[in-house]
Formats: sequence, structure tokens, C-alpha cells
Amino acid sequence: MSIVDDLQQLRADAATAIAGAEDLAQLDVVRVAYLGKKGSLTSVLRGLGALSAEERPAVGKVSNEVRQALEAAIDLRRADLSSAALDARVLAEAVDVTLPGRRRAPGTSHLITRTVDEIVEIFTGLGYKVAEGPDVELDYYNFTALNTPADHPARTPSDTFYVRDLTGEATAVAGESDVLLRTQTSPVQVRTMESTKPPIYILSPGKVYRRDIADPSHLPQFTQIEGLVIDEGITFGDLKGTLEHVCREIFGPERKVRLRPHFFPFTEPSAEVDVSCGMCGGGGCRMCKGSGWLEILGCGMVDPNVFGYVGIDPERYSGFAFGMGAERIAALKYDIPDLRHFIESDMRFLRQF
Ligand code: 2NM
Repeated sequence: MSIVDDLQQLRADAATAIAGAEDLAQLDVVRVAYLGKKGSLTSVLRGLGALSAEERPAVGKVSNEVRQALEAAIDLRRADLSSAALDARVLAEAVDVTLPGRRRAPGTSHLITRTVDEIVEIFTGLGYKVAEGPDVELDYYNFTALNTPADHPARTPSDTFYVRDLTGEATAVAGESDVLLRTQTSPVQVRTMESTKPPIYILSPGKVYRRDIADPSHLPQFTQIEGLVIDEGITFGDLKGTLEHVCREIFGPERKVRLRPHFFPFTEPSAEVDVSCGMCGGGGCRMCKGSGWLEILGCGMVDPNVFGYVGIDPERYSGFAFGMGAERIAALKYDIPDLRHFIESDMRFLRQF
């Protein structure tokens, strides 16, 4: 075998090895094995010294051709493997931009919040201002100034949440307290009458607290909306006209409104207001328990005794007041059979509204 044969054999072997390299690392191993300082080509060329001066140039030429051919083949293979590696990486790291994202349910206002807002807007449209006050109240503002007798059942600890000072720093008699969670928003109106000269046209929405067990028609905490008007010459007719307007705004223009005599300590005369049943149109059904009417609020002319507590002259001024439960209004308007739905945060209920 001549050196030229060796070179041709080496070229063929290297070509096979280059083609067989599966990645850039393997290709580099092949390159070092054939073309490196201690590689096969170098060892073949060591035999060059044994050749005659005539033979040497031809063999040298072939060896250069073999080196160049192998270098070219390696470069070509390297380019192929690099682009294959890039393709594989692109495939592995690919993100499907057409996949839909994870949707977040957008939040909405609670139905009670929206009911309060709606009723507030009806009254602000009539010129009323919104008045607010503390949830933790004094017995004086919640009961006494509202003409509620000392022995009234609503004042007992079984009906009202009293706040006791466990540090003993407050002046309340041991076991008793003049601090409570308001049972109505009327104390806001007492505070307004105390601090503001008539005319007064206010609406006081807010949370109130009563020691009731939650059931379909009672909640221990609910949202009350009370209104108060004090001006010269205010009559029961103004009260009736105002409430008829508001009831039709809330429930729709086709509904009828009626007033029934009632009693409240803070108003005289007092009445309860019914709206005709929207489910049966007044004929009687399960919704209105056969009566054709739904009770929606209490009202009356402010008792002169209340004026006495807040320093308003009953000879010059008269006024009316009313109160309604937002949960009850919403339940009647949207046919919700159980007030407890409003405080349970069950998404299956909340999503309906
Ligand atoms: C009601 C029913 C009737 C009422 C009375 C007063 C005040 F402060 F003027 F005396 N505020 N709210 C009132 C009257 C509330 O709720 C069912």
C-alpha cells in the first residue's frame, strides 16, 4: 500500500465518520481524530520523509487535497448539525400563542350594594342628601331620643347587641352598657336634626344589627335605608306622594301602593307601606301569601317628642320619616326566597345577578 492509498483510505473513513457524527460534540471528536495534531492525517504524513524527492510533491498535493476536502466536509456537517440543533431547540421551547389564556371572572357589585345605590339615586334625584353615622352607637341616639320607652322590648339584651367595656375604664354600670350596635339608622337622623337647622332632606343607608337568628326572612345584620324630611308645612300627603313615587321607581310604574295604620315609638301617625304583588298582579299567590300585597317599608310623621330631644320647634316645623330593609326590597324585586343568600357568598347565587 502506498501513502497515496493510505490517504485515500483515510479520506473515505473520515467522510463516513463525519457523516455519522450526530451532534456538534461528536463532530469535534471526529475532527480531532483525523485532522488534529495527533490525528490520523498527521501520522500518515510522517511517512513522507521516507519518500524520494520526486515522489514528495505529488503525495504532498494529495495530502493537502485530503485535508481541504475533510475540512470542507466538516464545515458543511457542522452547519447542518447547528441548524438541526436550533430547530430542535425552537421546537422544544415553542409557545403556542394561539392557546386561550386563563380567564379571570370580572368582579361586580353585590346585589345589595346595587339596590342601595339605585334607591339612593332615586332620592338624590328628589334633592335628598346622604347622611352617615357610626355603627357603634349610644343608647341615647338609638332609643332614648327616638321616644323609645325604657322598658321597650327592643332595648333588652336579647334583641340588641350591647357593647361592653371589658377593660373597666368606661363609666358604664357593671353588666350594663349604654353603647350598642345600632338597630336602625335613625340615630344618624337624630344626630343630623341635632346639628342641622331645617329644612332637612336626608337619606341614611347603612348596616344595622339585631339579635335575630338568621332565617329566610331575618338576618342579624342587614342594610337599612331610612329617610327624613323636616320642613315647614310637611304633611302626611307629602309622605304618601313621596313613597308612591319611590315604590314605582323601584318596582315599576304598574305597581299599586297602599298604607296601613301601624305603630312606631318615633312617629305619629305611623303606617306600613305595601306594594301590589308583582308575581300575581294582586290576585294572591305564594309570593304574597295569598294577600296580593307585599310589605316593603314603615313610615310616619316624626313624633313631636323627638323634636323635643333635638331642639326643633314643632310649632314651626313638621316632618316625615321612613325606613326599609335593602335585603327585603331586593328579595321581593328579584324573587329571592331566602335573605341568607345575600350573606353566604355562594358563587352559584352571586353569579345570577
Ligand atoms: C322607620 C319607620 C318609621 C324613622 C323615624 C326617624 C326619626 F329619626 F326621624 F325619628 N328616622 N326613621 C322611622 C320611622 C323609621 O323604619 C321602619
